[in-house]
Amino acid sequence: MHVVRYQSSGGRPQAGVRTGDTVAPVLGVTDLAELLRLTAEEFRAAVAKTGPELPVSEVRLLPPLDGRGEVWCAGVTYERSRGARMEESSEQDVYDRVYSAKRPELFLKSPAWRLVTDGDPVGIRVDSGHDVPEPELAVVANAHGEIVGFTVCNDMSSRSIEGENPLYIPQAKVFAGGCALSTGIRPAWEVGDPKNLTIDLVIRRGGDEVFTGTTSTAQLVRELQDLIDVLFVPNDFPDGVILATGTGIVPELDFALQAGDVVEIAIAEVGTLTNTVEVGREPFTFLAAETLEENR
Ligand code: DO4
Ligand code: MG
Repeated sequence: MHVVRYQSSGGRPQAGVRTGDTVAPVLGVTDLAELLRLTAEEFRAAVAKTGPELPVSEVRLLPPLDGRGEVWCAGVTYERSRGARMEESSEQDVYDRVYSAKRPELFLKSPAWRLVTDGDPVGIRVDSGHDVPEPELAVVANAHGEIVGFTVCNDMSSRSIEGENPLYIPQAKVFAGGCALSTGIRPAWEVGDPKNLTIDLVIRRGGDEVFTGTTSTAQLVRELQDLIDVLFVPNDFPDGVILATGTGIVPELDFALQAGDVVEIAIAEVGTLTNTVEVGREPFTFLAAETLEENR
């Protein structure tokens, strides 16, 4: 099962549980944030109490975060990410050092309202020349810093902007359509070993596979709870937080995304995420619409 947010025609977004081809509302709860304010034990009990089921084909699935929720990312947590960054960057040493440093690299990627989800477009900047997707296991933590589930994140990245100067990382990482999450949170108690999950990436162009890559979270050098703990040292997350744990798949330097490319990510036991690449701000104006009813 997956914990989801969904919207029925004319209704407001609702936290629910998806099982196969049906969704059901979590009883007594409207926002996902209400669930992420609970302890892990309370969260598990809450999502067990659901109302009448609806076919998933009758609702719109939304990104699994709302309210004051934020997505953060960890960086350079796989050897492949360290190597690829050292190859692209004018400043190799910073990546080499952070890979083995006690303090991980963590950065704010997106507030809840800027997120896109499965089936929406993902973005590349109009002023970037070289872009890649980053398929990442994302950890869902509640307001108490407990891991309650996992989802799939695409941390879209501009290699040309980050490669020019690491101080440009916020611009290489935060832009319209730059952060996609799959539609569901797989509860932690249903995932056998989150440090042993296969991650697959396929990129299609005009129907042809132009890139495939695979890795395992066994290659991730950090412990998941350690990353969450560092995030919570200076911050409160009253409505929960999602932390993408870094990429272990980076295409060679001769590959760059183009408009129209279809990016497919699958993480075993967690979920899948498919998006088509679009360029610039305009395709994402729907995110800033006044009401959720208008924007999706
Ligand atoms: O150091 C820049 C970002 C790294 C990153 O996003 C990753 O390793 O996934
Ligand atoms: Mg990343």
